[in-house]
Amino acid sequence: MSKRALITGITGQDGAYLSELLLSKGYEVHGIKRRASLFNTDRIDHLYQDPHVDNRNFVLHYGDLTDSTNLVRIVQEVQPDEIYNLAAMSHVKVSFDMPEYTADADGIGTTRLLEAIRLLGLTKKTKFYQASTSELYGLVQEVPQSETTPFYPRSPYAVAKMYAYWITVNYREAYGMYACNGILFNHESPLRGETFVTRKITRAVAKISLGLQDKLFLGNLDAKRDWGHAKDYVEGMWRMLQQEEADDFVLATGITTTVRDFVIMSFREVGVELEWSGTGVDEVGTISSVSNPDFPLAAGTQVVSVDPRYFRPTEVELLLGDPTKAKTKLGWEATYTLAEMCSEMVRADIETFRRDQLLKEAGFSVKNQFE
Ligand code: NDP
Ligand code: GDR
Repeated sequence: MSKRALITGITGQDGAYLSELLLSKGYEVHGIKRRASLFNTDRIDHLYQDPHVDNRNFVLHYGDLTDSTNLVRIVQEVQPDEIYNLAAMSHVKVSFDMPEYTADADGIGTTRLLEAIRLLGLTKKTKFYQASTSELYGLVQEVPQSETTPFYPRSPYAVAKMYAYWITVNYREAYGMYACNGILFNHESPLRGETFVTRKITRAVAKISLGLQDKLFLGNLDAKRDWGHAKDYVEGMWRMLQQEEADDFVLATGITTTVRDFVIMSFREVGVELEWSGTGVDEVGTISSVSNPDFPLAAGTQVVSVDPRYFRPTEVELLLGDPTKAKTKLGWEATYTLAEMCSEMVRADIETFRRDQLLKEAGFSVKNQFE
């Protein structure tokens, strides 16, 4: 009998990579998707199976982490061996605009799922993975950050995730459930949501290189993040659920980079070097040289500016993870370098926007979505 997994947040970046991984391991994968007025399954459409076909191993259920009866029904129907709770309002900046919803979905949503397992008598059968986050570390207490570093959350998102972290630990201790927290540092990919900073940058660089955008506006260029590739990180999630005993693990690369350096790296991918002038809100990035004959802008053009609208009321300045425990106990290590990932992301975005460029050249209007 193949194992059965239930993934909340299956339509997100990690949900898509985790689905691929589990299907490749012979799992029957069930996922919870939200009802939306437009299709929201772009990232998993290649895995979709016609509901009229027998013996499907990829099944989607409508649901929401804010709806407990719905979660109970799905867990009862699926009887999963493993639940990966990836669903969340996952944007830190947006959580300042929607603090109550974020607490409900990201915090209480986790309790709703754990309660579903408990009420249905599945505490001995169903293993539980909680998508915890390096945002828990928030205001720097210690560097690098490990499983023993104290938490100091700095956003409604991080506060909600801190509740979810502890309720997961509590259900493990109170009911003997196999429940793990993966404290994952930032991980990116060509499937990353468009408004997270890496993808915002690689999309802008792709569009600028194709003549579809003039400038990139960013917030805090000095923020430092420990960025890995989502493909590596979903492997770590799976490994956490294959141990003898449930435990909490940091997944990180052990290298930190500023947002500014990621911008530099991305422009280099299209043959452009930048120079920086000014400080704080007046900082700008200007093209200093171009080695790509097809690049539409010349040296001296300003392509990056700071826009304070992207600043956060309270910022997390420095994240740098210590993945020693995951390496020792799970045999897990990040395999992608940041440069490899950046290159993959820029190339994928260029591929996507070439289609827009063709449409534009043929006289059609193309959608312009910024954030
Ligand atoms: P995404 O934002 O790409 O995906 C989030 C998923 O959650 C989407 O499928 C979204 O659905 C779904 N979702 C949002 N709200 C609800 C809700 N109320 N009920 C049900 N589903 C909901 O996130 P990632 O894939 O990047 O991250 C996965 C998880 O890991 C998240 O919990 C995130 O907070 C956490 N995390 C992420 C890190 C990262 O660097 N990527 C690092 C550490 C933790 P829809 O598609 O309809 O919007
Ligand atoms: P983060 O990711 O907040 O770390 O949360 P994000 O990419 O949004 O920000 C990283 C850093 O870049 C700075 N920044 C900008 N960020 C965005 N989004 N847009 C900008 O224009 C911009 N300019 C500078 C931010 O201030 C920040 O310092 C991600 C999410 O996936 C969470 O769900 C997850 O828990 C953490 O990573 C680990």
